[in-house]
Amino acid sequence: MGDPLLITVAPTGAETAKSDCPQLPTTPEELAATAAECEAAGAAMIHIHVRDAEHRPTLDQGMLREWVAAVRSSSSLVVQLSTGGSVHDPLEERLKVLDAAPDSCSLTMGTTNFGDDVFLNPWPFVAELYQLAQSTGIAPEFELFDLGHVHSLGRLLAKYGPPAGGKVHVDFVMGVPGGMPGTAPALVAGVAALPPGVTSWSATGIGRSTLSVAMASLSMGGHLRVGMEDVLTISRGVPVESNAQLVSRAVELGRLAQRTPMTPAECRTLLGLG
Ligand code: KMH
Ligand code: ZN
Repeated sequence: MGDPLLITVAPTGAETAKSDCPQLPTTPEELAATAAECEAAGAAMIHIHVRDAEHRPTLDQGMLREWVAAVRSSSSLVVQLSTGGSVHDPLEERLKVLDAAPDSCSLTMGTTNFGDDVFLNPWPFVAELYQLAQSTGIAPEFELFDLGHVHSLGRLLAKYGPPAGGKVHVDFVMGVPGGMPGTAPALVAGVAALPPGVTSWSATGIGRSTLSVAMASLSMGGHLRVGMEDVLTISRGVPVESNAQLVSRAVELGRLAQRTPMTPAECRTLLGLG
């Protein structure tokens, strides 16, 4: 078999309402069960957005810690907390996410129109968050929603140097209304523009672009992110039953591409985590 395949699961996100999608994991108990199922299916890392008791997105510090503990209690997945939160979260609260001591944090490389909203990531915020990640030893995953974000990453690395663990892992988030499209040509352009310091990359396509982006990524030797944060149908008009179903499909796509799912331990090495 070929190179190990990192499968990251993003099970919840901040955009979908529990009332619209009851199978979305929105409690620590549901997340713990999801983490165990997804690890068994082949995931190595989990990208977490926390929900409160009313299933609304929150960056409450106590709840962040509770959700991190829930995943650690049921799985050995590498824990990545979202610092993107929801489009309504203030920048100061997003900086404090790192206090909950995840293994990894998402770090979006620029502001993006996000449907009718704006996902705000001004340069001073990006630079401060990056330096916090460096000083705490938390491995950033650079989220690239647009080609300009790829070039901003080069600028960030040139100015502040590499992450604490020396590895630079990025994730192309494609197909957001306002960002780059979820197409093979857009992924080819993004990968071609990656700065030299990048050591690994994955991709995810939102909504109907999920399969085309996954297949394009595999065809270029990239890794995959899947999950109900990014897509809620398994095929046209058919709702996703669980996050593990999406992980299993990613494993199957990887098998066809002669890739073996990466273990959490291998993912730790990929991210430069000690
Ligand atoms: N919910 C989006 C506004 C991240 O997790 O870092 C931002 C997002 C990116 O999902
Ligand atoms: Zn996210």
